[in-house]
Formats: sequence, C-alpha cells, structure tokens
Amino acid sequence: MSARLNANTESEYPTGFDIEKIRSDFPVLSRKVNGKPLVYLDNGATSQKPLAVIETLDKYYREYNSNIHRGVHTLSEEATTEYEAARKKIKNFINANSTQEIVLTSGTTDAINLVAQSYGRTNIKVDDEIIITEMEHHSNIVPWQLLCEQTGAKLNVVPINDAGEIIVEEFERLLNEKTKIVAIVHISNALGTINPIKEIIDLAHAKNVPVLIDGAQAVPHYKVDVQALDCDFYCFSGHKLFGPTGTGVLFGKQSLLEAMPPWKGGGDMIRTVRFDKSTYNDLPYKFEAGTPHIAGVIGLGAAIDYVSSIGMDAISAYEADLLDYATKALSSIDDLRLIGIAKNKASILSFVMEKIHPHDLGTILDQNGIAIRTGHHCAMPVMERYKIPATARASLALYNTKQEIDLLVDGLNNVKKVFA
Ligand code: C6P
Repeated sequence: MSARLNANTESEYPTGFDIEKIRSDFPVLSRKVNGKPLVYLDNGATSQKPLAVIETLDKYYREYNSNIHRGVHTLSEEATTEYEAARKKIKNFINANSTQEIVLTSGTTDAINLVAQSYGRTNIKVDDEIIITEMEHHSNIVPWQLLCEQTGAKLNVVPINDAGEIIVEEFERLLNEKTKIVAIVHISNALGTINPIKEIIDLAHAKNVPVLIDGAQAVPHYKVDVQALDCDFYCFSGHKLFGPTGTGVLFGKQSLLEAMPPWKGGGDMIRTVRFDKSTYNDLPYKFEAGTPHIAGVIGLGAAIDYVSSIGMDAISAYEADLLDYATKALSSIDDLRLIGIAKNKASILSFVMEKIHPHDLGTILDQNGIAIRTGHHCAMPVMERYKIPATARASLALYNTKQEIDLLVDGLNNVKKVFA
C-alpha cells in the first residue's frame, strides 16, 4: 500500500515557516550520497550545521584564535568576550537566572557525570536511593551506577508502559525519604516520548528531592525555561542544537552549584594553588578546568542565534506537523511497527520491520541517500523492554520535509521488495 500523503507544496507547512530558506542555510543538505540527494534523518545523533555556525568557527580560527581568560593581548580579549557572550546567549535561551548557573561542558554526558561525581559524591551515601527511568540513555544510567558502586547507594528504575510512557504512579511509589536525586530524560532518544517532567519535578520537590533533566533531545525542538520548570539541573549537548560537537551545557541552580566541590582539577578552575592547599574559582569557572572548546562554544552561541531567529515555537509547530505526517506515512506500511507511541511525542520515529534487521534497513536506505540510525541508540534497557535487539530510527529536525518522508517510505517499500 502506498503511504504517500501528497506532500507536494510548501503551502502545506505552517505559514511563516520558510522551509526553502531554512534548507538553503545548511550547505550539507545540497550534497548527494550514493548519487541521490541526501535525506538526513539522523538528527537525534547529531544535527547539521547552518552556515552561520560554520562561518563563526571559520572567523574564530582565521581572525582571533587564542586562549581565553588568560591573556591581556587583543586576540585573547576578543576570544574571551565572544566566549562569555555565548554563555549569556545560552543563559537567555533557557532562561537561567544568571550566567553563573551555566557551566560549559563537552556535552550532555559530561554534564551528567559532573553532577553524579560532584553533587552525588557529596550528598549521596550508603543506602540512599537514586531514581532514573527505564527509558534513559546510557549517559543517564551509567554515571549513576558508577556513583552507586562508589557509595553503596541504590538505583531505582521507573518502568514504562507499552506505549513508551513512564508510569507516574510507579515513580510516586519509588519516591521516598531515602531518595536523594531523580534523574530523568526530557525526551527519549529511542522512543520520542516527551516526559511529564514538570509533574515529576513538583512531586520530587514536595519531598525535597532535587531533579536532573537530561535535555539532549529536547532543546533543539522545544523552548525550555529552566525557571518555569524549577529543575535543579538541566543538561544538553551543543551538537544536537545545530552547534559544534564537543560542546554542552550544565545548568544548575546557583545555590546547589555553590555548595558542590569541583570535579575536574586544572587551569582556570582555581583561584590560588599552593602545595599545601588550593582554592577554587567562582562559578561557573570552578567547574571548567582546562582549555575549553572555545570555537565550539562561540559557534554554539551562533546556533542559538540561528534557531532564535526562526523561533522555537515555530520550530516545534513545524515539527509537530511533520511528525504527524511521518507517523501516518510509516503506519501505513505493512509489517512496520512503531516502537514508542506515547500520546506526547517529539519528532523521533523508532520502528522495526518484520523479518528485516534494522541494520539491513539502514544500509539499503543509505544506498538511496537516506541517513537514519539503527541499533540500540545507547538505550539498551529500552530494547530489552520491547524484547528487540535494535530499532531503525528516523529523527527529524527543522529542515526536514514531507517530501523526504515520502522518500523514506519509498525506500522502506524498496527494502521490503529486496527481502520479499
Ligand atoms: N544520543 C542518539 O543518537 P552526548 O553524546 O553527550 O552529546 O549526548 C548523550 C545523550 C544523552 N541523552 C540523550 C537523551 C541522548 O539522546 C544522548 C545522545 C545520540 O540518540 C547518540 S547515542
């Protein structure tokens, strides 16, 4: 059965969203792969970069490459100014209270490990409990397991239902006076589920338990307001937000960050160093040891300017429409099963096809220029939950189109023919 839903004209997109202009901002989208126009549907892994970001990196390296917070020379001062301006953009983007609450990291993984090792090792002791969920990325599982091994604390896991939604009653059951932190993903990378994080935060706070949100898959698609959420920590990666790889953010409430010890030691995070004792820098530098990814952070600032110029609400609305289209299109393919059908879902479609391994799907689609991700998506417990080894995953972004969904559907139907 054909799944084509007549995506022929731009006018089918929400008004005011200039998709052709947006696509032209991303140079890589005009390349061919295996002789076919690239259809890039692997945005959950990393997103493509707009010209504004590429040119920002180019300008940094051509014109003012130097280290920050160290030199009095012009180049160093220019780099420091741009770097700190990017921090301010990040602060405004997620509505943090101050730039002191914005710790620059190498990614979500780094940010979560920082909290586990600094906050965790200070505040979590033997027999204390940590709550995560069954749909976490390994980055929000393993750091807590390491902490449990180091402290003797216990890891509790909130189960998910068949649709891929967390069972909030189970969360409430697990939350008790021994719980010392809740760490939960905002949007699942393997299922697309948007979790009711405000509800979780309020429930946890009612018991004085702080909450860390893994926002890696949320920030590129939705407006995030850390003050409105009242989360204690919020982590995300720059490279999924159209910025460079090797950049990331840990938002932490100032009072919590102030009380936390440094995690990594080195240059820039200190005030004084003596062999008998060192003292540490103010926030956020206390957590930023060593030379950071300077160009990357400045590039992340450019990425934030870019998405802000389009508007996060416009991006969310556009993607909701695309998701709706893609869900109907994929659901119309016989033998295809969507994994993750939560009521509240982001533009991630995980699926399996009868008798065809996801890796074969991915390889054959690549021959048609279509990039999807296949595997366990660093969420092995999700695969275990559904008793499958892997899924194929199309993860959409602001530059994808309904025509590209049609090409995916055609590609999947071709794969079916190959395996018929
Ligand atoms: N998920 C995916 O294809 P890093 O690697 O630190 O930038 O992000 C880790 C991470 C943490 N949480 C979630 C929810 C994520 O999706 C990711 C990265 C990629 O789904 C690569 S495994």
